[in-house]
Amino acid sequence: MNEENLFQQISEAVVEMEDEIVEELCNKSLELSIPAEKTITKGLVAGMDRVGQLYEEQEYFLPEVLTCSDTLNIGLDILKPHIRTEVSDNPIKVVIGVVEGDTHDIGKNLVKIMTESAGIEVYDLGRDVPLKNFITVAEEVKANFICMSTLMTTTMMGMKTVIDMLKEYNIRDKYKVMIGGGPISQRFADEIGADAYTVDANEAVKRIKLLAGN
Ligand code: B12
Repeated sequence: MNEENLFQQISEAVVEMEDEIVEELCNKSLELSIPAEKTITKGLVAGMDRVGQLYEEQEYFLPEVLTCSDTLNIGLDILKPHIRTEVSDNPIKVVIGVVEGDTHDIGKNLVKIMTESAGIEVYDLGRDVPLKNFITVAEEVKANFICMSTLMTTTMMGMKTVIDMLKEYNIRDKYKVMIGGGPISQRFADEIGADAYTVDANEAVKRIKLLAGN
């Protein structure tokens, strides 16, 4: 079985909620020495993207979507320990969370996993995070970045509120603010005065390093 074929089968197994097949194929990808990051992006996440389409086409409903995300998490648990991890003496510190009102956390978790594997110190606030907590924790841990995720149009303005609060407290310049998630765009990032937006987790890591001057 070649790589592309394996990714395709993992993606299909996520869509079909086949836990055991995902487990078997993710283990196989490790036996074949395929980098875990690649299997996550091209197999598991590709499958979840397809699930998103099926939900939008009303082929799948919330219970199916939730089961698919459980299947994806089984694969993630197998692959996560095998992501190559860089070590840094003076790590960049990132606070990350999903903004208040939103419980979608698959994308945020991926950004967290990829960021940690790049030797960045990540403080994960979880999902449905009260907006002020982003700032409180960033101040406590002396973070360099505040990263916010949301998948819903109804909660995206929470990101602006956080930036406005930073301005109000005269600490906007202490942090780079990065945002992402389905409805977010570069245009929205510019409008609310965020420092960066990226479309996926791999780009997020590159951008953090770039903005931190590493
Ligand atoms: C999975 C899913 C769910 C799961 C969530 C499971 C979980 N633990 O996350 C469940 C079934 C629970 C769910 C529930 C709901 N959902 Co839902 N869900 C989805 C679905 C199908 C896929 C989202 C997903 O995980 N994608 C895969 C991940 C990997 O992609 P991602 O999150 O975009 O992340 C990548 C990038 O965006 C980026 N990124 C993400 N975050 C960040 C952060 C930073 C800083 C950076 C730089 C980058 C970055 O990197 C990630 C990895 O590469 C989408 C449809 C879709 N097409 O997106 C709907 C969707 C997001 N859901 C939607 C809705 C409405 C809901 C509900 C309100 C439904 C309801 N009536 O109850 C509830 C939410 C309740 C709440 N208050 O939170 C709507 C939102 C519509 C809107 N107005 O914006 C969508 C768009 C579906 C639709 N078309 O209607 N949902």
